[in-house]
Amino acid sequence: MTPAAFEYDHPDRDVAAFKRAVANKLMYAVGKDPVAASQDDWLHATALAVRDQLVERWMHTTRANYAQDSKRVYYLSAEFLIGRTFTNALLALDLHDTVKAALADFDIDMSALAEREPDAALGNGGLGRLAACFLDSMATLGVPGMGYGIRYEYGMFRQRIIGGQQVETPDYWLTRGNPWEFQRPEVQYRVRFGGHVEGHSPGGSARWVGTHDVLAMAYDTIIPGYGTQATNTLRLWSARATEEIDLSAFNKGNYFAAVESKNHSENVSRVLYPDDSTASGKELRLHQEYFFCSASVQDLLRRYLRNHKGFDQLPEKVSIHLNDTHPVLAVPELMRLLLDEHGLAWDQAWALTQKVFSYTNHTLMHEALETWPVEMLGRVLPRHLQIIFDMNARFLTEVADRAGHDNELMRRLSLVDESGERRVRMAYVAVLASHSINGVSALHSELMKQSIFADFNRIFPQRFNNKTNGVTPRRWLAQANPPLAALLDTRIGKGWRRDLSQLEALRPMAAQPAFVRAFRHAKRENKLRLANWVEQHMNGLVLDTDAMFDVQVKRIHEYKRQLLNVLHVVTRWHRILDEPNGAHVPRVVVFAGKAASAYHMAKQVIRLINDVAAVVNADARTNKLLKVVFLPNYSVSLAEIIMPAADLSEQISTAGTEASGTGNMKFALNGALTIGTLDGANVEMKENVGDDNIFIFGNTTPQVADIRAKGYQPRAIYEGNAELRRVLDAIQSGQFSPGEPGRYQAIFDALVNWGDHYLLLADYESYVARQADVDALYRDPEAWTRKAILNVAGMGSFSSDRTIAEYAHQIWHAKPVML
Ligand code: 26V
Repeated sequence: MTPAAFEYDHPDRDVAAFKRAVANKLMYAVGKDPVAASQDDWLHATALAVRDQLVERWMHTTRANYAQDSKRVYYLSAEFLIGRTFTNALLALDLHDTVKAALADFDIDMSALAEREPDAALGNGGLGRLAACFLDSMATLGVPGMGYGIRYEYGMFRQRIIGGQQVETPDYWLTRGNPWEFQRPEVQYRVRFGGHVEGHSPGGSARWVGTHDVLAMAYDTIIPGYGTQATNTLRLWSARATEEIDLSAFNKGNYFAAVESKNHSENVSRVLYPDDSTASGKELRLHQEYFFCSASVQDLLRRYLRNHKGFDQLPEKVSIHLNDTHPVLAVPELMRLLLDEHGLAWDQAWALTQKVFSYTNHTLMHEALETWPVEMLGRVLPRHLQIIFDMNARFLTEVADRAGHDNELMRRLSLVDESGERRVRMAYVAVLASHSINGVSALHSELMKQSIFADFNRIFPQRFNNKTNGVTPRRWLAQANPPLAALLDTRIGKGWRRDLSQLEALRPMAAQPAFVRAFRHAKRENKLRLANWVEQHMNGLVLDTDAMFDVQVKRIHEYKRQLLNVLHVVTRWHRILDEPNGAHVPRVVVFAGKAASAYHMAKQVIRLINDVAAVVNADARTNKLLKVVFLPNYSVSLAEIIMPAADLSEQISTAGTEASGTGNMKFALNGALTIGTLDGANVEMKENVGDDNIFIFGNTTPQVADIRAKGYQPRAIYEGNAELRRVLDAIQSGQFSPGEPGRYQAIFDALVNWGDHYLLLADYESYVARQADVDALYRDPEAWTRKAILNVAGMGSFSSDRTIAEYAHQIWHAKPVML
């Protein structure tokens, strides 16, 4: 059929037409009588009606990309932390007012409906949220791209706080179906595991046989661009049993075994690993990684081969980006397909591979760097292990040819760590196979070259580069902060949504009292919204919105130093007790974040925060001046309420440990001032907002290295600082855990006696001093707000649009689709 002959409804911004669209969906897609429909039925129907409008744009973009034979960027990521889609889609389509009016005619409150949508929490934290911001920016810039990942049935666990402690419950986010996705039963690939390899000679092809297989089925979600017709696709893979598995057991009369093995296969995409602190080496995780890599590479090759002959053009038509090492198995998978299925010679396949792949590193933390035991890889993916060995042999031969036989160097550069149980270093595989390797902030990219990849940087210096992270201004300002967005629109126009550098125009307005007042008013509205949330969700707990909202929200990790924040809180409490009539600035100290379920220390930190909150909040002598709250179940949608309400943003990691941070950017963009170390992107934020508009404290990265080298002596600091000693003694002696006085002995020991790797006590004094500067400024609301405005004005370059434009030009060499 020609597109012209195909007729369809296009309700556009016509309220009456949109009402009919929703009514139709409710009846014919959801199958509900309007008189019996629940709120969730209405949400589902409305989402389907909104989705219809995205489909047109989607098809338009897809056709244009085919017609233009665009180079496509495939962003491979084990995590996409999307959050909610409804409000985001309305924003992209400019349908907010239409839908609101249409639903109001049905007596339905759109914002209440929007709140019912479960988050798509298919990620742990920063890395997964960055992938979601990148999809948004790629679509907005028209970069022809596709995200590939896993359709986990259970996302990030839900966190409940019971008796002050974290309790994890499963996040089955698909209970009511997912109106945004299109199931694609016709797009299925066989993903093979196990078996053995026949006919292999080093560097040659081979036959991989005797495997047990799982099917990967595609589910597509439309990613709309903002202010453009362009869209992209997020394609997530779900595991299905192959028919053979069912049938063979079934024919032997073993019905239960048949169903059991079906369940077993489908476990591959069941649940997100909720641990971003340790690479645990679990076999199911290896299955997950290969599962989505194999399906994605098969899918993109099929798309390429549909309109290209041979592989010569592959690098001009395909970029594959590795979001951390989780998708690195895509490298030996592409090699395998080119060698074994398409008959290419090694050198040709390898040259293509290196041109196609690029890799981003997101952490220097040793525990989080993935390695897989050779034994396990050989059992689960024998052909891929061979290919990795062949890559390694060729590489080490080249090194020896260039640098002579330096055994120590070869040992360090080898893809296989031979120091204990032999393990494959996935980051090294990524570096060897990629033409571009980037870190996520200027500092992190430098450290990456000096530390984990120092030897590779000497061999391939031109491959290493920096791409400082960013965040999408659509979700993190336009959507999350309606009061500030409206104010900006009236003063500088609406263009900042697509060009965040326009925030620069705010700079002179920091000197205009009327603007300062309006800005403060917007902040106040956001603080009220958060206070309402707390009151409703935390047993009626009331927050004073005149108090400074001092906020630290992020995963709970030792390196992020939530404990340092707690030390300051207790210090403040003591100071108020000591000087009840002093001029103390009232503060509400807000924490939120999840701890990996097996990370005992992180869970103890959560418990301590809650124990401190219980004691401090109940103290009638101080609780007008100091409150502590731990908000349960931190998520993207909760972040959208928290970030705009913050006065002070805590970014206090040990210098050299936080690769970039992106929460830091979201806070500043929403008009919070930052107290932080010179770590990650804080360094660049300071350069952009100006030294006078950010509170920097603590040891720098070289100073941290120096302290460690000389032998850190925290006990001496403890003994030399009476105020700090009093705080630590209070925690150690059970003042916050009277029923179990020894509860925090391990925390005390970690900080004072066991040489704490993160140097909390070394930064305590400068942190507390800087907090006093924060108080002093807050006493002058005008001055505070002026600096907050200058923060917003300086955040223009932290849009993920800027980041993606850099990736597209400098790494992917991709051009926008023409529509
Ligand atoms: C690690 C692992 C280890 C293996 C098991 C699964 C898993 C899942 C996630 C991770 C976390 C990787 C590191 C990460 O999230 N890094 C964060 O990336 C952000 C975006 O670049 C950056 O802003 C943060 O500073 C950095 O900590």
